[in-house]
Amino acid sequence: MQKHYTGLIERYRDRLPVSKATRIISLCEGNTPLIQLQNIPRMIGKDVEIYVKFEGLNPTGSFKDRGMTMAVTKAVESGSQAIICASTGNTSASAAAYAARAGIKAFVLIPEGKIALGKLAQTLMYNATIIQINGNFDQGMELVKEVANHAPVSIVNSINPFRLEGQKTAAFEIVDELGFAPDYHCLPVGNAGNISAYWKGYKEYATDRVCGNRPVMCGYQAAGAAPFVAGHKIDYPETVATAIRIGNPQSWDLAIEAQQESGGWFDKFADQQILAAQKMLSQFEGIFCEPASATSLAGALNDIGTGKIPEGSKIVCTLTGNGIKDPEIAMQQCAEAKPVTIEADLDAVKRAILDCL
Ligand code: AN7
Repeated sequence: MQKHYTGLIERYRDRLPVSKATRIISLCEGNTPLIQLQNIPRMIGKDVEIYVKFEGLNPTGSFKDRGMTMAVTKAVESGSQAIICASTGNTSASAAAYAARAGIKAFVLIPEGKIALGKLAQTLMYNATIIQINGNFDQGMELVKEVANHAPVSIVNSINPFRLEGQKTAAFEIVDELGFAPDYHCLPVGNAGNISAYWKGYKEYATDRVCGNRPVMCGYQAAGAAPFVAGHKIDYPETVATAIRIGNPQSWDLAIEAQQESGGWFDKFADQQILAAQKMLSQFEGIFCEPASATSLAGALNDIGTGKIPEGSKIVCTLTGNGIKDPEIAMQQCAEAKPVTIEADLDAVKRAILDCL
């Protein structure tokens, strides 16, 4: 009989820093679907295979759970009673959930007014202590690094190397499922932990000859928050995709290494392009991701269009978070499609349907 799925640490135990004695803090994260797009490739008239790794189906609705199961497991193993992070929203939700699971305390620093509603609601429900700052993520990150020197708290941002260990398993899953690494891997880049973790995962699998190839890594940013495209940090990042409203990425060197070693590139896209990709994915494929996540598809479609990603390619786009996280943007996206309200009788319903056909 098949053992039921108990999370990515159990699945990839031999490739992760745990021992038999380690108490594993898990919510059965990972094992997310790799969905091949059917309609969008046809619509753009290009012969490409595009797969999306839907990380929004993790327990707290984002890819952060992969790193968090590992980081909180190690924090608990080392005797920590509390964890802390700065966050644009998803890390805080994930940290709060895993702390609740472990029975320890979570403190989260977030930029006031710049967190999607769903992420705030989650974090409150998981009972973390939320500290809002009059400042952005980058300032929060610096404060967290400082305060960890003065208080007994473990940092669970992606500067914690265990986060990247957990997150690299997404690359393992893709290779296990396809039987090979894709030609191109596209993903949104904010603090740059994820692109670094994927590259680590692909390299480990390629080196171990689980598969023979590695992808070209394509890191996409929002135009108003694109330090990798600018080549330097940005003091006042701005974008509708609040998850990636980051100007001073902590994993700068690792991300540059991923780009250079893989022969990849960074690029940036306007908020309107990001939102258009989010809508397109929902409308034509039935896949609802949050705005930041759609940056990967916006970039892939652009680069397929220009031929930078040639026909015949197999492409994976990571969809880092669930669309339900940001209901306010979703409602704005659909402002023209307000639901109609009618009388509760059969004729009125019939008319409403016939009007739309
Ligand atoms: C949906 O939660 O940084 O490049 O504090 O939530 O690894 O930072 C979130 C980042 C992409 C960027 N997509 O990943 C946080 C935070 C979504 C995200 C990113 C984030 P990294």
